[in-house]
Amino acid sequence: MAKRALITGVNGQDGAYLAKFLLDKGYLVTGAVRRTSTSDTHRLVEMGIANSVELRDLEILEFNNILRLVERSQPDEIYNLAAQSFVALSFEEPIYTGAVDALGVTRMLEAVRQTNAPIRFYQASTSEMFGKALELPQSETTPFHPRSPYAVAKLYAHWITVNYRESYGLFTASGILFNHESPLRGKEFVTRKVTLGLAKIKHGELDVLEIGNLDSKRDWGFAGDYVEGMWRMLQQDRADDYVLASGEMHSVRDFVVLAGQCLGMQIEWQGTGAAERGIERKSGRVIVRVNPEFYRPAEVDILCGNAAKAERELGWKRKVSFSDLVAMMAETDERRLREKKAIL
Ligand code: NAP
Ligand code: G4F
Repeated sequence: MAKRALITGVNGQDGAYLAKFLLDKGYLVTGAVRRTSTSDTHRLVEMGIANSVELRDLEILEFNNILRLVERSQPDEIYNLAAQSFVALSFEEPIYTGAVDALGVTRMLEAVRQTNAPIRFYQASTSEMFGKALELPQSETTPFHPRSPYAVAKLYAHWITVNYRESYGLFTASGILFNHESPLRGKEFVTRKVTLGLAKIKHGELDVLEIGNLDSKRDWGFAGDYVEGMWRMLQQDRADDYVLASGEMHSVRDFVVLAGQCLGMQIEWQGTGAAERGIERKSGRVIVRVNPEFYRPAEVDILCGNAAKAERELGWKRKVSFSDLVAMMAETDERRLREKKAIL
């Protein structure tokens, strides 16, 4: 019989890639979406699976809603991806972020516990929990030092996931995932902001890309690779926690330069700090400018992951390289503009 999966946050980047991955494996997929005035399924449409996923309403703030959804969809596996996932917004909305990203996970776990069914549960944890990282690279044993309301909420969620495993014997896995991106990434995250911004500059639709901290370093991989790792975690004999990462780090500045090259623009830097500018060599025009409005009250300067445990125990390894990822995102945004597709 086909396995059943319930994905919360299915309308998000990872939700769309994971739903496609599970459908290709023969799963029946229920996708939980929050009801908004503009229920936005564009990522499922872009993946060609909008009609293959059974969509159900879910508000992760509402326990009764979650319990009914879990009882009715009878999943073998739950992938809990729903979250307020934008770190910068969590400084503006710390209480809401905690309600969704921290207590929302307890609500999900309680619903699983109360249905008393052998459901395997994946929690979308994050490298942001390492924050002001105490070692490099970071692994499952690195101490946590979260630096934002988002990361603090996710750390609670991580530990409550571990706690339900230890207290009640539930099969709960926490995937500590480093940044993963794709052409379906939200436009507010730096990678997509850069590829879309530079593609717009190339098409004469934008003069200057305004950016925050160019020195920040991240370990960026491709979302399509990372959802496979989520699935592998739930196929093990024993639930555990795993880091998924590429093991490479690059600065935001590196990302901008490479995305520019993919679009035929050579960007050179002048000035430092908030006065730094990115100049396009051929035209001499300033096309990138630092705007301190995008700085965060507390920054995570460096993240780089060690995925040795996932490689050893799950047989997982990222496939798409950093340069291929940047090219995929830049070229997709450029094509969308060229073909005058709606930019979502
Ligand atoms: P995303 O694109 O922002 O998707 C998050 C989804 O959660 C969206 O579909 C959103 O619904 C939904 N959601 C938000 N609040 C909700 C609520 N109150 N009730 C129900 N649904 C709600 O994020 P993503 O990049 O796919 O990431 C998936 C998960 O992995 C998130 O938990 C994120 O924190 C975590 N994570 C991501 C990364 C990464 O690099 N991408 C790394 C580590 C961990 P709408 O579509 O209506 O907005
Ligand atoms: O793209 P970002 O907003 O992603 P961030 O904060 O690393 O969080 C993402 O990855 C986490 C995993 O580590 C997830 F848990 C989380 O849900 C999300 O998916 O910012 C990346 C870096 C930051 O250091 C930020 O300060 O880029 C820097 N940055 C510089 N200029 C900018 C900008 N970030 C954004 N969003 N916009 C800018 O203009």
